[in-house]
Amino acid sequence: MPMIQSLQSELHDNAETPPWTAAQVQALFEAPFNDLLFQAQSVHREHFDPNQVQLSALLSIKTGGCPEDCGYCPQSAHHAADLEAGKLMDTADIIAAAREAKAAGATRFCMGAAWRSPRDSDLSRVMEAVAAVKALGLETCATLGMLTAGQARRLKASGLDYYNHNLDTSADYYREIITTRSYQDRLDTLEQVRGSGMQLCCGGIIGMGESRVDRATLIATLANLPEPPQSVPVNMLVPVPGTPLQDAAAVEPFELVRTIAAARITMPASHVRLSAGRSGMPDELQALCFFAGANSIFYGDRLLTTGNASVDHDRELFARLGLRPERASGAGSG
Ligand code: SAM
Ligand code: DTB
Ligand code: SF4
Repeated sequence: MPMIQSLQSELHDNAETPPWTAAQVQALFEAPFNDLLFQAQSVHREHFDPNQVQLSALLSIKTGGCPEDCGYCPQSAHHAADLEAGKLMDTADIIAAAREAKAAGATRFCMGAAWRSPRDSDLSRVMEAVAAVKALGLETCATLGMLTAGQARRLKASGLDYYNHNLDTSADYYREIITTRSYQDRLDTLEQVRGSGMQLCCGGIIGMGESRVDRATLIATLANLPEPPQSVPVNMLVPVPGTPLQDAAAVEPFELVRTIAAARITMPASHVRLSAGRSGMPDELQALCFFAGANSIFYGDRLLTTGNASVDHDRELFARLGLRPERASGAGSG
């Protein structure tokens, strides 16, 4: 068999079947770019409409002053980013932002809080906001830090569809980035979320100085969870002045495309989100990411504390590429 064909069938042979070894995922990263993209696009078309992209809006409902020391994060109280810390937003203001996001075309609304873990009194207020956002007909998502089993159950009961909790990188590289919690802490919360019946949004960041092996290991870890996360955000580091990673070397753009493709092949039925970092990204690179299997974005002019690609720009990009926003799944109206 000619070499290219045999590589393709090799890729096909191990497609879509966990457990994935880190070496298998690394082999995907190392495949010729065209073979990898062809494989990713083929898998994508088996599971999704290739021209539909899901739109999630983000809102920071409690900003800054976080006790954790995540090296990438401007919201950590350990770092010197130029950021004003705030209190938990009023429910009415959260609802107003959710209405705006819905009017702009988002189908999911993700509320982020700079906590290590929520206090029960704060959780009650978040639950009130979740119920109100869901009543607008939006899918609901929150990212509030570590949860106990009871907290996850309460959130689920309030109408929370998704919980975002990222593994961020490989277990080995994690300790270079965060010292105030362990990888196992992260995995424990993922288990509480699964146990509650909520859907999981879990991914990572590239561009923190990690190696390709770390990236491949992260993807394998995500794909090998008892259930792959329903949403997999792939963030490109937004280097924020004042954080330890402010001067991290940028990752080669094709490496982002390869990471998306590896996520698509190993988690074929998950939404893979081209997440933070789009504001500085050329349209051609975003188009390649969509071809590689990304089918979700953060939509709205802001992420949590930094800017995002603008809504106007995204509308134009979708029109140029013939992409359509995915309609709400119904999870938000049930
Ligand atoms: N405190 C909660 C936690 O850590 O799970 C929720 C909020 S935290 C800001 C959510 C995620 O945002 C992090 O896990 C990380 O993946 C991402 N993030 C934070 N700062 C980032 C940055 N500068 N660039 C890219 N992603 C970032
Ligand atoms: C995720 O994976 N990325 C989002 C969301 N989940 C909460 C956060 C990106 C944050 C980028 C930096 C900032 O705006 O603070
Ligand atoms: Fe806190 Fe989350 Fe930022 Fe870490 S990523 S410092 S836990 S807000």
